[in-house]
Amino acid sequence: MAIPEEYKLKCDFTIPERYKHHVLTNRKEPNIPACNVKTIPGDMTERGCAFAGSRGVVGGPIGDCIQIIHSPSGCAWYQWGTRRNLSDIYAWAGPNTLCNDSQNRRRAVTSDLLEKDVVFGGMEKLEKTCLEAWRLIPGAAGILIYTTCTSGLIGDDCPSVARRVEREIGKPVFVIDSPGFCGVSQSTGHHHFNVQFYDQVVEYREKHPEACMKEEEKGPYDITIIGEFNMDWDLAYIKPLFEKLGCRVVAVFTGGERLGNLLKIPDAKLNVLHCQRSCTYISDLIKEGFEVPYVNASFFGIEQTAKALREVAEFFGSEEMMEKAEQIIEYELEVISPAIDFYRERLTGKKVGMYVGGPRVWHWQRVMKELGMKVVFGMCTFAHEDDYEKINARAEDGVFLVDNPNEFEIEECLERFKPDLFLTGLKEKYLCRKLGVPTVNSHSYEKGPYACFRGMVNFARDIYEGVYAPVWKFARDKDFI
Ligand code: CFM
Repeated sequence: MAIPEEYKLKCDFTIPERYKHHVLTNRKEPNIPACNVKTIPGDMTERGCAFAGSRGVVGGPIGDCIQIIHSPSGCAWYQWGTRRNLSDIYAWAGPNTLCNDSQNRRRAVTSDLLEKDVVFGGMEKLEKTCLEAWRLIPGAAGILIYTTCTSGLIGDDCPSVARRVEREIGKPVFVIDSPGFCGVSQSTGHHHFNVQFYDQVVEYREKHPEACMKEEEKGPYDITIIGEFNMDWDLAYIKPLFEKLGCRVVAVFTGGERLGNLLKIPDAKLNVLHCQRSCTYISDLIKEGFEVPYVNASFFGIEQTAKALREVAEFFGSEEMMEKAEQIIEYELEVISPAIDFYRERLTGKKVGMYVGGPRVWHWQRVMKELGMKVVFGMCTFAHEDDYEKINARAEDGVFLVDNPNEFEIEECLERFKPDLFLTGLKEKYLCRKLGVPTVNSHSYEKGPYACFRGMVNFARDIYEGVYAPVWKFARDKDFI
């Protein structure tokens, strides 16, 4: 359904094509905006590139590999130390591991392509970079090479370099070919990483059967968690819940994970899929290739976390596990209820706007309801149709949705809907500050983890502290309130 006249944003009168990207939610007949399509020239999108999706989002959190960006140094700089996808391989972060091997946020390695490499080819330089990095960081479990716009345009044969380096160092060397220009947003890079990593894992397992889990090592309740990136330690709350249930988490794709565990993903009994935007692809491939099924799950909020535990228990069909799930849920609710009640009382009726990549806009609809808050608008950077279907199904009717918003649209929505809080990222935070709207960093969090029952308490606390911070009394523009 086209957006009603009175909802049309004024800032888009000069780019009317944008109206196709705006809808109002409807539970019965979902309204899906134009999505996952090229940004109109002249529209200052906030999207990232395909490389950002492959390296920054899906591959980056792997903790023990050297990640080489085959690019001019700038591409490497902008993926260094930004998203808080943490790993317990850090000496200073993990209580049990005293080593210095974690690569995922500490180091940025680039082949530093220059003009002459663009003219004469960059393969030799890439090989040298791999070997030099290996010499400097010998404890790494392998190397991941990422192509970028520059190396993609040169057309360097990176897989042949990878094979030579692999022979030389005796560890896996994988190539992820997802140059920045090859899709409409970072979502393309998620897809590329999934497919290419899977193919190379399969190939590696065939050549090196010792990398697979041995029959006697396999457990009846082995699971993996797919599409979970350990933002600000979310895994510290997710993993123990499944372990209490009686499952063994053999690998996480990819939050803080070791390559050795990732190679064993096909040996698990069930994949539990959290981010259904960035990682449904690999879950489908594993299902087809290894007959390992997956369940969709959300680890945000009370109802959804409880549902995830129940569904995993049901999958295994064990009475004992189903009982255990109920016990865990009951216990966790007892622990968190006083805090959640405190926050709900103070947040009930508050209006919230949301702008995240896509999935969190549907993951969090129920969470906001559980806190008594009212979602007044939602925005997604790179969501696809299935994300919008989920938002329509979970939101109240009539919530204004904007696909791939630009800054003017964000500003106008803040002014029009006057939310008490905007769940958004760092780029938008400054605009919000000026308008006197509190924000909570919805990508890497303020003080996480935000996942599962106890994470919800942290989330509610950060929301409460944002909404009630005394500073807004002084900072708010009087016309705005
Ligand atoms: Fe998945 Fe993510 Fe997200 Fe995402 Fe992202 Fe993210 Fe996100 Mo930021 S993998 S799609 S590309 S849930 S980094 S941890 S918060 S935009 S909604």
